[in-house]
Amino acid sequence: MKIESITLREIRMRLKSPFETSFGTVQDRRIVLVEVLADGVSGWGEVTAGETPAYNAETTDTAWHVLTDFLAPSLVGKSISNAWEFPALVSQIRGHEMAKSGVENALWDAEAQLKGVPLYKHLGGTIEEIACGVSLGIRENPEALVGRVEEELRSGYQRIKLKIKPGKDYEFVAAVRKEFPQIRLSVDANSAYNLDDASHLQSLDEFDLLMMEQPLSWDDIYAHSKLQAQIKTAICLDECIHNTRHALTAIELKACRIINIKLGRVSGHTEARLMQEACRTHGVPVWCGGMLESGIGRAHNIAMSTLPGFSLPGDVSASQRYWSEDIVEPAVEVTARGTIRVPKTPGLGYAVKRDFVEQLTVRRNVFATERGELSAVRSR
Ligand code: OSB
Ligand code: MG
Repeated sequence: MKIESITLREIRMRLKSPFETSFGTVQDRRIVLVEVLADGVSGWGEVTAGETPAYNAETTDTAWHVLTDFLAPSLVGKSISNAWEFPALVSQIRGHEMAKSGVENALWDAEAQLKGVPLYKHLGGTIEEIACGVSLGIRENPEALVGRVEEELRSGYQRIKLKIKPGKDYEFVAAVRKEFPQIRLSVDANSAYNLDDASHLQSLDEFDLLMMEQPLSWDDIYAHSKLQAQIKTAICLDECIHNTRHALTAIELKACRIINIKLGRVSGHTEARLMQEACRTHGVPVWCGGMLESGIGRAHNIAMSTLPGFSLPGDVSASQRYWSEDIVEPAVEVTARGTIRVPKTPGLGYAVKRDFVEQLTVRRNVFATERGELSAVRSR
């Protein structure tokens, strides 16, 4: 595949309602989309960085910087025999996994289209209908949260994840568990606690949670191993795990019993495939995390979720939970039994609504080779 051009766009999209986590609240998303033209086809990727460096170190703007000043100029004009060779091409750039993932995943989409196969097949996926859960933001009070849970269960979702933080944890989980004694329920703290909170976190053991996601520091696998030894609930790591080495370290230290894989956090499909394979070998279930993606990131998440290691429902849910209008068609839909049927058409399986993307675009950079010279066209 020859990388003929790379187009970066920043789009603005407003979530239907604000989403609150332990690190802050977001409603207005600033999303970077990457379009790679390779051998005549357009592949699309989404950068899943947040607006602020609160979940991890990357932001919309750091990704824009790294893509504009380093990744895109070094890649345009290059040829690559397989998408899985992409990480080697960018290995000189440390970190910035979400920025890299935007380009890598676009190449996977392009490659699948060139081969005429759906992306999930091209990745080696085997699951044709993926199980879906939802992630519910922090609410004002337990009653409001119970109401939300009820709605999501009515839509068919197979697992409910509650965001928690100190002061908005025990009572909220207790209220939901009391109302719904049988459901698959988990919590996600996004690093809001520390080891001194171990006995408090232990109190959540009584709710028979499927898992407790990333209770401690975003970069501390070791501390999680100390906590896992003190609680019955399975810890699931999210923020801590950026690559397969991290996953293997966490497994060896018994820092978690489940791992959440997010494409952006692990730098793209190549590393995600390796990680789920390594976890499967060690008997550690994985599931697909979400980053409030537009339809493009969502389509990539769906394709990844078909790999055999993904044995738990992911945070991959319907477009309409987030957006009044998504940028892909058809929009991502969830069946009454809480599943998404994986599309069978070549590439992502969802068409990008170009006109709508143009309307939402607030800045753009186009990198293309012209007579052997790299040109960058910037607008707005
Ligand atoms: O920790 O999984 C997380 C959203 C933004 C940042 C971090 C997380 C989340 C979610 C939302 O939980 C999942 C989604 O619905 O996309
Ligand atoms: Mg999480």
